[in-house]
Amino acid sequence: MKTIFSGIQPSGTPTIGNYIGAMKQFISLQESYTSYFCIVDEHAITVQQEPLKLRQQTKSLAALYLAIGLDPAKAIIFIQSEVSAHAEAAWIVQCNTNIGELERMTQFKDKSAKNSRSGVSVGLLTYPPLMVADIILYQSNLVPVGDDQKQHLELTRDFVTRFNNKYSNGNHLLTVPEVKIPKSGGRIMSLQDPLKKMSKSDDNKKSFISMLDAPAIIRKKIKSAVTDSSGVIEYDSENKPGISNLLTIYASFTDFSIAELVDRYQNSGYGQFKEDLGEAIVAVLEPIQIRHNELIDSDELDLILDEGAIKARSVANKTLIKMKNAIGLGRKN
Ligand code: AQP
Repeated sequence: MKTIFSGIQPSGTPTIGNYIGAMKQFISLQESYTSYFCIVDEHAITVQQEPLKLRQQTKSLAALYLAIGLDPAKAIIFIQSEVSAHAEAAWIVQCNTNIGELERMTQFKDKSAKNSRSGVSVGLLTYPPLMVADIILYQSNLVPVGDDQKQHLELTRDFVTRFNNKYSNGNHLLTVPEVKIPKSGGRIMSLQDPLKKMSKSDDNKKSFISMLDAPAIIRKKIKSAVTDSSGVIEYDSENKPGISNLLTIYASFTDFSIAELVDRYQNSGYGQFKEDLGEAIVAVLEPIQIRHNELIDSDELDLILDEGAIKARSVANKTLIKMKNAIGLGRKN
């Protein structure tokens, strides 16, 4: 069976962008892959986090993984910082990566510009090597992510090819992963500025819907989403990015295709469309929220995370030892 790895940062509550771009894919993939779903808290600290809030968001994200339908009998669910091999392997990756490769990363450029006033951590620059480590430790074949992670996946593929050539004569010491981005919904845009990606750490709370927003808030945020003055519901991401983004969200939360939605609302205005969209999102998120709230302080959740960490450690450590042996660290294991 092939292996997948993916992670979400507990840098806030996941948005519907994180859900559509990444989490929703996990549910079906766990059926046919050996699956590792990680809460990447070490990635989250590349920007400043409040310790108690970070811990609470980490547990909440784990509860959300289960609430959307990830099954610990099928998938390994764990917290990154509880498997020390990630930080160790990341160091090896950093020492085999050029600074120039990292300075070119779009996410580094965006996030360092956004955080320039509070200071840009070295971790923000070395975020991609940690992500490379996450992926290679499980010899992952496939990484389901949103569009914004494509560049990091290319870096991972380059790193693995280089590492295999340099340290194992081109043999497959590490697996070269493929990226999997959804055909539609790989980049959900901000509700307030549809030219900008929806992000959970956006200061403007109206720009995103969090997976734990109350139904009334969800309806309100959709109502105030930026569209345009034409009032015509059609998909044209270049000229009508606002309504096009809402159409993508609507299709992702229902069984309708974008073409079916355009047809269905050809004689309606934005008001009716937005009202129905709000209901469609609530219909999916409300049961998830109920399950999340049952799980959040349960022993069951802790048990699942304990077991997940044990399983992940055993696989990750094997790869780490192979990497250390290959590059000559320590005495041979
Ligand atoms: N707007 C988006 N549309 C589709 N997919 C998205 N993802 C993120 N934003 C969108 C995907 O969600 C997964 C988890 O992302 P992450 O938490 O690792 O970090 P991120 O990509 O930086 O996401 P955010 O929401 O923008 O977080 P902050 O605000 O903390 O930086 C990834 O697969 C990502 O592609």
